[in-house]
Amino acid sequence: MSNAYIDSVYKNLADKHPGETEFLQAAKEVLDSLEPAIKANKRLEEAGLLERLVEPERAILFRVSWVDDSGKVQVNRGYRVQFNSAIGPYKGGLRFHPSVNLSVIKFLGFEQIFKNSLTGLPLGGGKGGSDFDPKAKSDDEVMRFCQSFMSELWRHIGQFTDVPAGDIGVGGREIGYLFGQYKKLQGEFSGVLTGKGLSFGGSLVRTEATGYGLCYYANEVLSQLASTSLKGKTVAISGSGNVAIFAAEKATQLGAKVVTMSDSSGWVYDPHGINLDIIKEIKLEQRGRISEYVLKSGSIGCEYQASKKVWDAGESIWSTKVDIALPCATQNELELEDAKLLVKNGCQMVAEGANMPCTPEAAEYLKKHGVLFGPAKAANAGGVATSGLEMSQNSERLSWTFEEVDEKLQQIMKGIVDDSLAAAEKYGKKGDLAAGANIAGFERVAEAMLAQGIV
Ligand code: NDP
Ligand code: 2IT
Repeated sequence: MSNAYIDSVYKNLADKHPGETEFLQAAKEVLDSLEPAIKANKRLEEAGLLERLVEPERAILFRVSWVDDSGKVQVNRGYRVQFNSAIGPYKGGLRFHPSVNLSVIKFLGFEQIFKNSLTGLPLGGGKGGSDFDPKAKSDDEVMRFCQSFMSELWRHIGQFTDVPAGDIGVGGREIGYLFGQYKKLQGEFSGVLTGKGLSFGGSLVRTEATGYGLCYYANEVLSQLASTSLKGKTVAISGSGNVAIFAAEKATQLGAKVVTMSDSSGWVYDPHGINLDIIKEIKLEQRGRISEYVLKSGSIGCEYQASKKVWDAGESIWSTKVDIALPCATQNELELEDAKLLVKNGCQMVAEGANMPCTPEAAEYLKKHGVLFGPAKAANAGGVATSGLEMSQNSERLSWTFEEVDEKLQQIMKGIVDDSLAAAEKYGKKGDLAAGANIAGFERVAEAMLAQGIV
């Protein structure tokens, strides 16, 4: 189905930003799925709602200079895209990875608008980061980089305006350095960042939240749409960072067997189920490579496959026979050829832990072949939702117990499944979790934008 208004908004966007491929991919996916909601409410077009939605309220690009351990001056580029504040202060992570550019940050910031809306919490959408590569850098280098990055960013953020957090390459260590520099420059101790250490305002469960939330979401979808659960299922997970590790932990706790994990150099297959203590030791404590797993685990039948990309077709991590696939590494890591392999091997569900890990062709193929498809903005919303809970705790100067936060996270993930399915059904797309998530997320933001006038 096509719609003249949506088509013209997308065409204008594509003409204006021909090189922003990731952003255009994310925008097209959302815009196309909004067709029934746009048709049902003429006010949206009259108010130029979509033209305003695809334009960030503000995009900041800045130089980050720092000195490496050898005394050499290094220069990186910093970004913060403050996309939409209709329902709350801008909220979204910071990504430090050499592939970061304006298109990547805009795609992530755009997705964040709908994801944050779906959580039901008062969080606007934003994202930031840098092309800085934390790999193989010393702690001192990472600290100096973070301090320089925050020396510019601090004037643009605040607990009531914009609250960054982690993403690829930004974990507890980086958030600590960023927080220390913000506090020094602003002269204020506030909940300006989330994912903080527990000793200075962090929330229990935030570290685990994205991966745990992904499994809560997957279990709820399996229960509502297929009368089954993660128990007894074989699961492939890509990535071995924050999201992947805690997705593997919760999936295992819920009775599944996780047989694959990866990093940007290759992937491991362990037929007995991945030993997470070893993965945590390699990836979290030693910042090492996943290839070390085979030797360390001593598991019979365990293999390591090097790949230039995690998604090398034919020989990819997705060629393993599994019931459930949880891509938790990066965008466009699961391509059409991978989707075909998953379908051929009888995969029942793909839930996206990473942001936009499935290409549009892969997602389409999976849905067409009856695979339950949980889109990122719903499936991985547990991370930002728990960031929202961290902000609440900071505001009331209290810390909730692990059980309290975990319980709220479970409720939020169930609410996201319920709201997505309800919106899909209301607009004639019964069972379409992707369209439902987009529409449910959009409706709340659109209502707030309409109420606030043309600003
Ligand atoms: P981490 O930096 O902790 O881990 C990233 C993992 O993905 C690593 O194993 C990394 O391998 C791998 N990876 C990263 N980039 C590539 C690439 N270009 N090719 C192949 N492998 C790659 O990040 P997170 O776990 O936090 O984030 C993973 C995904 O989840 C991202 O898409 C992120 O946007 C999304 N996400 C994160 C949330 C959070 O709270 N952290 C919340 C919601 C979504 P290597 O170690 O070799 O680099
Ligand atoms: O993509 C994401 O939702 C995140 N990286 C988490 C954002 C946050 O503010 O916790």
